[in-house]
Amino acid sequence: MSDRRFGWLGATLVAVGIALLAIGAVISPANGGLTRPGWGGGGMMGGGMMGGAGMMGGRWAGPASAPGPGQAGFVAGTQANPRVVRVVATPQLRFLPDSVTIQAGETITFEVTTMGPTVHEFMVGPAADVAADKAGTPEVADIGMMQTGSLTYTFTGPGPFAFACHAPGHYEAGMTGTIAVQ
Ligand SMILES: [Cu+2]
Repeated sequence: MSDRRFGWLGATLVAVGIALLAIGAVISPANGGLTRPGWGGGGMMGGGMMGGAGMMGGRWAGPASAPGPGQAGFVAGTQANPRVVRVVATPQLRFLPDSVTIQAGETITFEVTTMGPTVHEFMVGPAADVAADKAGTPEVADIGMMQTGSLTYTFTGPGPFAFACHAPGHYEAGMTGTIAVQ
């Protein structure tokens, strides 16, 4: 009797085991199938994020800046062929971006666009001169709403360099940016 019970039990366990194996075999490919669309979704998310960043860049300054040092497609700006860096001046008295990376000796054309009703200036040069609003430091004044001021500057020497807006109160409010020389 006990033998028979064990026999039944064994048979049942084997049957359950086979059933589990069968279910496992069915689940495994199903998971594999689900994984692949997941990965595909990840790839799509990556593309979407990149697209978003591009759109953000567009919202700031229209066309994106030329690639900078360390970025694919970087070509150092020269006096004959300056590299274009687009900067937006915001109503919050900030520059976007507020840090621009250059290669030593590069010539950069800054295209500075004012977003919002506040009028801005754009001054660039040696950091001490920019901080002091020193006369003769290269500058574009009175960039009004949705206007773009253009300023070409050659970064000779090691720096430090900076840019700033000296419209009344703006520099004091923090409307400055740094130049990182690579
Ligand atoms: Cu300003």
